Amino acid sequence: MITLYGEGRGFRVAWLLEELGIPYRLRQVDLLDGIENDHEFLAVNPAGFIPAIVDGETIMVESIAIMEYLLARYGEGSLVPATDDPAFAAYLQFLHMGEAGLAGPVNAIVATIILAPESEQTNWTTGWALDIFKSRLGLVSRQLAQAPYIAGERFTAADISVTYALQFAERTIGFAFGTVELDYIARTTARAAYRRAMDNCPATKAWVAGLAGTK
Ligand SMILES: N[C@@H](CCC(=O)N[C@@H](CS)C(=O)NCC(=O)O)C(=O)O
Repeated sequence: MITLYGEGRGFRVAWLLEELGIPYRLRQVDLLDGIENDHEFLAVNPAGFIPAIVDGETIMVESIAIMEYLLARYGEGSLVPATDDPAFAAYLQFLHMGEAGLAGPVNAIVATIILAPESEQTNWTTGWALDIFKSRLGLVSRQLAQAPYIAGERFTAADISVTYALQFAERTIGFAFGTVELDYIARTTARAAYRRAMDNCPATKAWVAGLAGTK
């Protein structure tokens, strides 16, 4: 059985595994509680970040790469447009942009908020990271103004990537989205597989519930 190490961006992987109906085991990894002592996890990913998966002899990190691996190995064509489908290019582009252009830049801001000294909470780099996020979000919004899903008419794995990134920005830096993005998040998260993933990811579920309680 596949073992998924860590939530955070591991939620993307859990959601995809639920969509594909692949059994998995979630092994919690607490980054804030002495990761240097979690020898079992460090044997899987010596760099100490999450998520990672173990599938038999295969060990992988990077949430988008893990998604591509699972889709190629077990997906049987589901959640990925065929290569001759006009939606294929948009699918690939937004699958990667969800991390490279959206969640990644937000990470720099979040790390600053959580870890940086008081005097460095606001700096040029966090402003730049926010500008990068906003410019890529412009492409997401333009796409969603003309189609219900990020690659067109059908839900694909790219929607998992982008939805996670939008929720990450909403939950960590309080980014306020417009109607187009909020309707999109409501559409993608209404899926049964999303709910099942949330039920299987207790840290994510508790985090989201805690945020709701603060509003
Ligand atoms: N690009 C990576 C980002 C991974 C990442 O930043 N993970 C965070 C938690 S969601 C983490 O482990 N941060 C601690 C670290 O990078 O050392 C991915 O998509 O998997």
